[in-house]
Amino acid sequence: MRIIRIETEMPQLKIKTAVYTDSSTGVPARQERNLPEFAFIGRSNVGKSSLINMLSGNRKLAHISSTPGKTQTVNRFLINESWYLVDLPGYGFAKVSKSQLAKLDKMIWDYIDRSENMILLFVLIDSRHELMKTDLEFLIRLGEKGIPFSIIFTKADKSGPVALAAKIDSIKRKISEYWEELPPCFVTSAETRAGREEVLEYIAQTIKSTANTSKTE
Ligand SMILES: Nc1nc2c(ncn2[C@@H]2O[C@H](COP(=O)(O)OP(=O)(O)OP(=O)(O)O)[C@@H](O)[C@H]2O)c(=O)[nH]1
Ligand SMILES: [Mg+2]
Repeated sequence: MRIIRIETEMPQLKIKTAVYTDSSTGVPARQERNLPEFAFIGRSNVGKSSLINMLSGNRKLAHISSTPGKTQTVNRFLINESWYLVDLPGYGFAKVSKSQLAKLDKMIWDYIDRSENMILLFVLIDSRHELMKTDLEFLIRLGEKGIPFSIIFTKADKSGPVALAAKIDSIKRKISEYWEELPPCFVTSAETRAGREEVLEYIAQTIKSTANTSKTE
């Protein structure tokens, strides 16, 4: 009998190094090497910075706070010396001045519109709430600009499995009213590390397919 060894198509992504590199107020300064960037956006306090820490396996990498509005710049973290996780400020935080809100909004869209190295944008949505107006407006604006995105439902540990499934279902239905096809969706918890493998595997796959595409160009 011949034993056939099946190679796994999706290599598990091991995080060997995770290092803070820089902060900017829009598009990071030009780099010598154009490394792929994976950016995280969502309402203030949704858990962007916590998720970056959870994915990187370093609780102290990005600064987090229970008070919304903690991240105020575009912060990049170099992973395995070959790709970046990018932490963006949150949108929809009502307790800052109009001018500060406009400044953060400009920073977010400057990065999204102009970063040549962003190959994937994750939009984070709190799994406990219905889709908020600001989330929907943000998603619609991405759609209008033709910017592809994936969705991550955060704070999954805060609900029981039935309530969690019902809420996620309801949010997906709402999104389906506007999009013919749902984007890839993930459910995560920075507390229990749920969803870590799935998101990292998706990132690994994207890096692989982007590398293959640029080889054939
Ligand atoms: N239970 C639980 N708490 C979480 C989770 N993710 C984040 N939090 C908490 O939510 C709060 C906000 O987390 P951050 O990671 O700072 O949120 P953010 O989206 O980066 O916020 P801004 O930078 O202000 O836009 C903190 O108190 C975190 O501890 C999670 O998965 N589970
Ligand atoms: Mg933050």
